[in-house]
Amino acid sequence: MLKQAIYHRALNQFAYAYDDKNLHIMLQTKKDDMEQVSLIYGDPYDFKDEEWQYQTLKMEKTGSTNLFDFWKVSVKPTYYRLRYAFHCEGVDGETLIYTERGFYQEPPEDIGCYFCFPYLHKVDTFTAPEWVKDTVWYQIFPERFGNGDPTLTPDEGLEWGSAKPTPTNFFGGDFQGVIDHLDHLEEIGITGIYFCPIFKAHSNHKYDTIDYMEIDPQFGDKETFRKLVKECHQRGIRVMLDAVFNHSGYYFESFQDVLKNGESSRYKDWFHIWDFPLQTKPNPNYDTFGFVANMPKLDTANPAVKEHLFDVARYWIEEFDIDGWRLDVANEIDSAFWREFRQVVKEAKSDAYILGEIWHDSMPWLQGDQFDAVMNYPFTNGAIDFFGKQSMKSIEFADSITNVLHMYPQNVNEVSFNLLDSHDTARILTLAKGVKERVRLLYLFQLSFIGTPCIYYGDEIGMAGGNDPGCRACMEWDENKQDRDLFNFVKKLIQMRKDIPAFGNRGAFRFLQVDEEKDIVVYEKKLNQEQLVFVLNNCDQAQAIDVDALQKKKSIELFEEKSISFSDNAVVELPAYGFKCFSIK
Ligand code: ARE
Repeated sequence: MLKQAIYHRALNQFAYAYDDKNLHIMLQTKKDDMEQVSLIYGDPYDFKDEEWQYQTLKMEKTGSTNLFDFWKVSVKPTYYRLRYAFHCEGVDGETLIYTERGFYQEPPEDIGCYFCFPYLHKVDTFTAPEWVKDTVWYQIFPERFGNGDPTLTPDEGLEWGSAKPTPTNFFGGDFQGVIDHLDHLEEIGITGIYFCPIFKAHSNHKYDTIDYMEIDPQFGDKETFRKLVKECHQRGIRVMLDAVFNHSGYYFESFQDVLKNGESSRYKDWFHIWDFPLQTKPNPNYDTFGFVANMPKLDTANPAVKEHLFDVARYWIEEFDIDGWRLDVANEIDSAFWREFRQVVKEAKSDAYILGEIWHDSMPWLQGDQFDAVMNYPFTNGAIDFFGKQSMKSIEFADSITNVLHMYPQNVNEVSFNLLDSHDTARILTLAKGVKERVRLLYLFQLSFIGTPCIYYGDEIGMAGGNDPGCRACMEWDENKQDRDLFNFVKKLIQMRKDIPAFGNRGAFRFLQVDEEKDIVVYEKKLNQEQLVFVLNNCDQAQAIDVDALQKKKSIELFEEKSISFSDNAVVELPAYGFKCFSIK
């Protein structure tokens, strides 16, 4: 047994309250090192004749990477308190008890040796809005989705789709354009829209805010926006807006005031200014987003700045009934700000969704006091590198996805924002080098995974585009130029996600077989008695694989809707980039 690899801390994804009654406990061990791991647990005050009363429960191996196995178990402590340790049975026959104070041969008598979950407090438990678990998002870059009111188009605006997107050109996308095309979203099964910024700003992307309380005039007015939200709600579609609070734009009134009045400006402490006079060229002498001079960083610890931004957060919820905020550059803003922000938002609407834009491991922000979710780029990276770019082998892919699943608590994973691409990356079709079949595999994987998936506008009809600004082209509305087969395929997947409980968010995900030679992956989604087995061939050749989990099983293949009974040899044949999903009876 490799003791050095046995790891647990009574924190984060290793020990957490899943809901107001159940605790989840996880242990990490060296891959294939343990025969079985069990949890030894009890109430810290439960003694009989001075002997601590404990129980033992087998843990389940929920996933393996190249290096580690993960063992999990759910317990429901009667009095909400827990002391626990791990009973480890090595494949080499060695047995050890792993506690907070190290290893023992027998469960120690001293209760102080055990790991401690002091008390399960409902108020401290991570809870995200229930509706998010069933939401399928659609991301809209407002300048490029639809031009429904040409009178609003900026003077320099170009004819829809007549040119490639550049960092500075305009095409006149607006709210009316979104309203006009809501049928498209409803038809495919979308239940949430994430809008990139819509507030008054200078650029075409609107991340350089001029006024957080105003709609950008090129998109419409407040009445049109109100109508848009209402129409979305009538169709069962929620609306999330982009909150760009890390920095303002150059033309933000407060920043202009500092430019004009220097040190005597009442807004001088709204930003991180190094010295006066303020200069923007050749280099800014104040903190910025990246090195972008026209995006001065706001001092979110300043009470006046906080008050203004909290007013903004409240205003768009209370006055316009929006359902969520996506937080731009969320990890470069202080956590004290986000904790208060959460209170403000949840007071305004208790089931509003708070989504942080963080590309990295985000555990500190996902403990119940800040965000409900983050944009799950670690998921994106695994999926894109394997199915999209094919720069990763199946074993590495399974590794990365298993890590993604075990890096956060389950209740966090259930509302994680799983995107394949965005306005900040190249589009999936381009990443997949134009191979549509790989885009299908990406969608199949994304839409059968745990979490809340997001589709970037236009991907579903086969639009291509490179990195920003290439990925921001005008939506293609000519049906003859849309890939309707892809559209129908995505629509079918979304429907399956809705109709088949194990297919969607509530099914537990596990890799069953990963064939490195063939680049075939087999995974399972399981919910109670319902078991689905997915087999995906990520290779440009037809291939076959013997799937252990299907041996002697009766099943229905869900895409062909065919009953199939397997014998001892459960050989599944797949065309190039083919896939199957078996529902086991
Ligand atoms: C423009 C040009 C770019 C140029 C840039 C710098 O288009 O080609 O490189 O200027 O001069 C917005 C606009 C962008 C614009 C940018 C600056 O949408 O078009 O770029 O403003 O004017 C990191 C951050 C993450 C951030 C990304 C872009 O952590 O928060 O970089 N994303 C948000 C939005 C953007 C937005 C801004 C921030 C600014 O989603 O759309 O840009 O408001 C690794 C790193 C990550 C990094 C990621 C991507 O994974 O670890 O930290 O994200 O790569 O670069």
